[in-house]
Amino acid sequence: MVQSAKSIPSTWCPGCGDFGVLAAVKKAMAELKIPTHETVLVGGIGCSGGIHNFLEINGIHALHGRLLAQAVGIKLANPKLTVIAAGGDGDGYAIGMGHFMHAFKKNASILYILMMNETYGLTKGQAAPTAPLGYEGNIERPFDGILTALSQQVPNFVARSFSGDPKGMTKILLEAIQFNREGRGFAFVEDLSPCVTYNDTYKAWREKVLDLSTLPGYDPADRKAIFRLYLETIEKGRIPIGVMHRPPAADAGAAPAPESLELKLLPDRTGPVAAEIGVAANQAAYQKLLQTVA
Ligand SMILES: Cc1ncc(C[n+]2csc(CCOP(=O)(O)OP(=O)(O)O)c2C)c(N)n1
Ligand code: SF4
Ligand SMILES: [Mg+2]
Repeated sequence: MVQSAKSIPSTWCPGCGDFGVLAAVKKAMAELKIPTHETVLVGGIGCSGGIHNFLEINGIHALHGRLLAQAVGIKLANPKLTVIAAGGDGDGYAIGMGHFMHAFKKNASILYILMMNETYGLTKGQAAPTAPLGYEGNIERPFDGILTALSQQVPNFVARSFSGDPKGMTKILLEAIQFNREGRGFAFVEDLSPCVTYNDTYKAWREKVLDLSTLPGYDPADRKAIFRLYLETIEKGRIPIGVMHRPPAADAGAAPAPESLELKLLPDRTGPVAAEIGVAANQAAYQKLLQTVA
């Protein structure tokens, strides 16, 4: 459903980690001075996916797990828009997994914020693909979206934030949106966003999070090194956060081949939304098309 630009009061439980994301998105947009009418947020299905209702921007509630397909479509229709997809770990890592994997390789300059709470909050606490062993009878090991993102050989932006660290999250979102606005490709941010009602992990996560940028050898342009650092951090029982992959910007004066989908398909950044759709402007092409029909 397409929303108007008016927001409504939040329906989230008090203390839900998603409030941290809402506040960080607002701060980042305000700081970058991005006009609300030039922004679209595509929400997934789940508590987290309702975030666009609480922001004064253009918003769409996508089908479950299909938010990335819609967000990429919007970006290609009008590459000048700032496009954000936001949803849960059930939405992105279960029903939406196929779209998640392909978003890296498609590499449209959109931001995907995935709110990770290890559970299906909206449907009352079933195990998400990220759930630890034993949660609600879960017998499968949890899926790791960051490792999957790092394994893709595409120059995307990859990061993990924590709702308990609003300043850190805002900084990451600023970088991610800037990356998109420069047409450098897909930005993925997994936010650790506790579900205080069905899986309150705030205390445990606060004790375990470790910003990789504080460690020796940290270089987000070096995928191999970060992969190793990430695995070593997990082995020590910590949860890595921070920017995990950020390809270096082109050297001044250099003109690299564009990597993002929209710049490859629409080098002048003018999408079909700018096309003249009036009858007069299309009459000749229509007549030509008719001649091809027997
Ligand atoms: C096609 C389809 N299958 C199942 C559902 C039921 N359903 C609604 S939300 C949801 C999962 C939500 O979990 P998550 O994406 O993690 O969001 P959260 O509520 O935790 O933020 C499911 C399975 C649905 N709405 N549509
Ligand atoms: S059920 Fe959980 S995820 Fe949903 S609003 Fe409440 S705290 Fe947030
Ligand atoms: Mg969830």
